[in-house]
Amino acid sequence: MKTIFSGIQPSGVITLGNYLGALRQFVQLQDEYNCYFCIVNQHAITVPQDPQKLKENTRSLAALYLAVGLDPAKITLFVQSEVPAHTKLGWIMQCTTYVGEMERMTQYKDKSQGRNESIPLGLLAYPPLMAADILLYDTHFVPVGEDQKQHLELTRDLAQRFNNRYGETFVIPEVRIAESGARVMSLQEPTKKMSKSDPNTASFVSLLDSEKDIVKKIKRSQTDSDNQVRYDKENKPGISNLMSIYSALTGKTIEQIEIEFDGQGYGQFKGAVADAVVATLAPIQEKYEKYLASDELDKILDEGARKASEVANKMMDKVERAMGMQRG
Ligand code: ATP
Ligand code: LTN
Repeated sequence: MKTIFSGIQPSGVITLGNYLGALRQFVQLQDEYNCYFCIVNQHAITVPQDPQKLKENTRSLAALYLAVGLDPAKITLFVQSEVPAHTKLGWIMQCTTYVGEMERMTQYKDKSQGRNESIPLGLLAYPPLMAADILLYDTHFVPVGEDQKQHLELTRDLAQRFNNRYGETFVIPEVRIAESGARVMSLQEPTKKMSKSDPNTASFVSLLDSEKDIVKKIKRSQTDSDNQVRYDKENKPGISNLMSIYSALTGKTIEQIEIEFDGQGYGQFKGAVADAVVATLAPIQEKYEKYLASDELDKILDEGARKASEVANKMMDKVERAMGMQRG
């Protein structure tokens, strides 16, 4: 059975973008692959986090992983910082990475903007830690949103570089991008990707938003003024984004949507999008509350960390031997 690894940062409550781009695929994959899903809190701290919030977001993300339908009997769900091999291999991968490569990363360029002198070094050094996450588990496929493609390319380069230097050690992983919903855009600035850490909460729908908030956010989302439901990413990014969301949620093609809403204005279309979002999120929210209130959640995470550590420690051993870091 081939192996899957993916991670989500507990840097806020996950959004519709995270769901369509990543989480939804995880559920389909769990029956066919050996899956590791990680709450990557060490990635989240590359920008300052409030300790209490980080703690809450971690548990909340774990409950959401389960609420969307991931079955702890089939997958390994764990918190990154509870498996120390991640930072151990992360350091080794940093020593395999070139500074120039890091400075070319789009996510770094975006997230460091406006921080001037106070860009945390972790923000620059983050991709080798992500590579370590993946490489520890002999991962074959990594399901992620489109924004992570560049980091996956880097992971492959680093794995290859390591193998060339020290002998065959890592499986070279492949990226797996969703067919629809791989890049959901901000509801307020539709040329930017939807992001859970965006300070403007109107820019995203979170998986835990109330029905009232969802309707409000979709109705007030930025759209042009021509009032025709037609897909044109360049000139009509706002409405095109809503059409992509609607398509990902309902399975209808863009052409079908254009026909369905021909002659109807944005008001009606936005109403239909909001209904589709609410219908998808309502059952998830119901299950979420149950998981969050149970202590089963902590048991699942404890067991996940134990299982992941077992596999990861074996890989660490192999890596350290290959590098001459063990005396024996
Ligand atoms: P942050 O705002 O803290 O950077 P984020 O919302 O960008 O977080 P991550 O935790 O970095 O989300 O990503 C988790 C997963 O969700 C990744 O696979 C990522 O590619 C995917 N993802 C993130 N944003 C989107 C989006 N707007 N559309 C589709 N997929 C997305
Ligand atoms: N870098 C990713 C989160 C992430 C991840 C991973 C995704 C950390 N480690 C390993 C897939 C595999 C992000 O910012 N979305």
